[in-house]
Amino acid sequence: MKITVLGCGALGQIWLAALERQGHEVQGWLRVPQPYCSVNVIDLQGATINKTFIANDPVFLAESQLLIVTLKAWQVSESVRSLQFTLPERCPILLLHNGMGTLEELKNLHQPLLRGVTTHAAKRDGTVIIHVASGITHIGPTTAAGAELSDLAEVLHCALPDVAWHNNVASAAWQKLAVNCVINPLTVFYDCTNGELAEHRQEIESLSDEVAAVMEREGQHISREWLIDYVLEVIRTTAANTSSMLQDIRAQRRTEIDYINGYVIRRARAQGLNTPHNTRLYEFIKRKEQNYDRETI
Ligand code: KPL
Repeated sequence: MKITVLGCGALGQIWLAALERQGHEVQGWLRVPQPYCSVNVIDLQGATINKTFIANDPVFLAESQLLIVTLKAWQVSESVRSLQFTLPERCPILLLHNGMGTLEELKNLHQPLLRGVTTHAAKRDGTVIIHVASGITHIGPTTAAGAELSDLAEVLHCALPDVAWHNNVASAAWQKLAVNCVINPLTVFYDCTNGELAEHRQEIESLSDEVAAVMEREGQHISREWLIDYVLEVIRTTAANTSSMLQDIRAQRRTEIDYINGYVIRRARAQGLNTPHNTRLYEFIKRKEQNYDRETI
């Protein structure tokens, strides 16, 4: 297949390397246009993949059969909209980012939109991307018509397993959102690894309670006990991780808070629910972002 990967950060590079290894024709697409993009990945077996791919070629984009978007949530809609008239109308767009809210921003797009959530973990070490943990990528359609694209899961699974297709991917997306609402801002608050959060059980429970109540109103029925256990399980399995939000804060980058706790707070307001714990952490992260050295944002 001919595949463009929009965003050549850690996840984008892992997908570019994996898809090319599987024999697909790939290009990268950078928000600041470049003719080439470098992939420098240490894969799960410890092998180094050091390659240069073409990038930002509009002819390739116009022939693409899949666009995979690995940008941060806040970069997604503007970047996708800037490509929508070059990309073929039938070309599926797979969004792979933390948080929610981009589907609302991308309403009325001609191309079929797919949503995905992944548990693969990667970290940057200087110019090298280390694929630290294998995971599952759950993908699925955002409209009923998108269900016919289920064959894509097999194509992607062959390149970077595991990939699972769900006709109702919203459920996996909400569960990941819930985990991110708890772990990401708390790791910033305590400036700690995911694993160290296990000591802050009370806050984990309060945040989970609020998110579970919002999810219930959104038609995602999970009990608060189930959600707390699930969050604790992710804390255990990703104990050594530095959350993506803490990495962003340390590097003085914009975080995805508006699409994580911010999204839950907006949905809660629409349903007449209060979310004081999520709001307190949301405001804490926003204050941190505002206090960055202005020139580095
Ligand atoms: O998705 C994550 C993130 O850091 O953004 C978790 C699940 C919290 C793992 O670190």
